[in-house]
Amino acid sequence: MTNSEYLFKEAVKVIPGGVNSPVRAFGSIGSTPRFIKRAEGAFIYDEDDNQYIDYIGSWGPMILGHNQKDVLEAVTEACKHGLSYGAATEVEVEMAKLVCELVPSIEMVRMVNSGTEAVMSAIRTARGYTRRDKIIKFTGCYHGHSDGLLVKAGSGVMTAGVPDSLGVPKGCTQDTLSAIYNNLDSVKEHFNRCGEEIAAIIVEPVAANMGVVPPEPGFLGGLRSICDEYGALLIFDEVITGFRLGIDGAQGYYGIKPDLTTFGKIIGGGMPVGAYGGRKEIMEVVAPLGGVYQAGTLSGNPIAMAAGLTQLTILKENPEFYKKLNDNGEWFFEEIRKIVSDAGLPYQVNHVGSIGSLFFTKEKVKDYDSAKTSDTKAFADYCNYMLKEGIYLAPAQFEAIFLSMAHSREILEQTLEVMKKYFL
Ligand code: HOZ
Repeated sequence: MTNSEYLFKEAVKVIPGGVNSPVRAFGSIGSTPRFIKRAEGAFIYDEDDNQYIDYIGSWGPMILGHNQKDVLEAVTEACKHGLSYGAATEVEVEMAKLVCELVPSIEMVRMVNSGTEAVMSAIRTARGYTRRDKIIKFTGCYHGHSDGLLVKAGSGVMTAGVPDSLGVPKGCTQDTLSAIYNNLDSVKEHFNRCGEEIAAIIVEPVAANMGVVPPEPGFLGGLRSICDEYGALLIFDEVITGFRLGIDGAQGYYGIKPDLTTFGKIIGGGMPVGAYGGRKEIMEVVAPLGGVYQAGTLSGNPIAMAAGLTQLTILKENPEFYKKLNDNGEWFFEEIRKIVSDAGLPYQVNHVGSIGSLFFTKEKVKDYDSAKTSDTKAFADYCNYMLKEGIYLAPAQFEAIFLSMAHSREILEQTLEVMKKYFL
């Protein structure tokens, strides 16, 4: 028995499913998790000292690679002063100023502890600001696990084939309307029926929890126009795309300004952080200024702020990083496309910049239904092979491949060689 197998055997006795987040259980590829001991650059190492090229990157935060020395130093230094005060600090002001400077649609921002919390709070803010209750989300988009958003969600919910979650009272989702990603008509139908009651549309500007599904031309702009017409707010969930597609996220990449934005992952540099922000007049409804209550003992935690601030500062000061990262993404995903095509397989490769997915289907993947046509058994076989060969991919079809600055061309080439061995 390997050390990972032993640890998993122990874990299942005391942790539901042996893991602290479902997709990590490797259940959908019929395998068991590798227990990770350490990470460095583009590599992670398990408890059996196997080395893997890591394409998860903690599901996005490690854009600079693991254990980046400046981030690590900032955290170590911050720890010397105290781990948490539950009080205002200078570093959180610096962090808020930087976010407002980098993302033009944001004039005020509130720090929280996760993407789930950021989205839950942004929705409450939108409802409080508009004094309306209904929201629209897209089937296959995942916005964390708060009650009202576990409706036709992506990520682990989709992988498990569970349309909704047990334990969510009907009352919590009665105001959540679902529309089809990349289909403006499905959105208009809701607005035609009850437009005056809709507080907001929330969308992943690049869907990355049903695998990666880019927005089709005109989709995000269409959402902006519909919201403007009906006085609803447009919320971009940039937990994955924020500070990844560019310093100003998907909104900068596609040139569409949302009213509210949610962040997680990269904004914390590997520490648990989320944030939501937007125009001042909207954010002023949040307590203690306004009547929308939201709070958190560990919000703006000084260690997390030190990590996030350092990572964002490095990204701001090195704009060439994004060009390199996006060029690498462009090249890497195109090479994958060539490999499957040379193998005579009709599979689809979707990507935007440094995130992408290989779908085991002949259908163009543009929404939840087309993503679901993927052959998840074929994916599982491929994923297990890659793992055996030292390539650590998300163990589920409906997640993304993440590249980081530490994934050099040489590392990417090594990965492609393994893919060639599998497919050709
Ligand atoms: N929510 C993440 C996938 N989209 C998974 C998080 C985790 O397992 O750490």
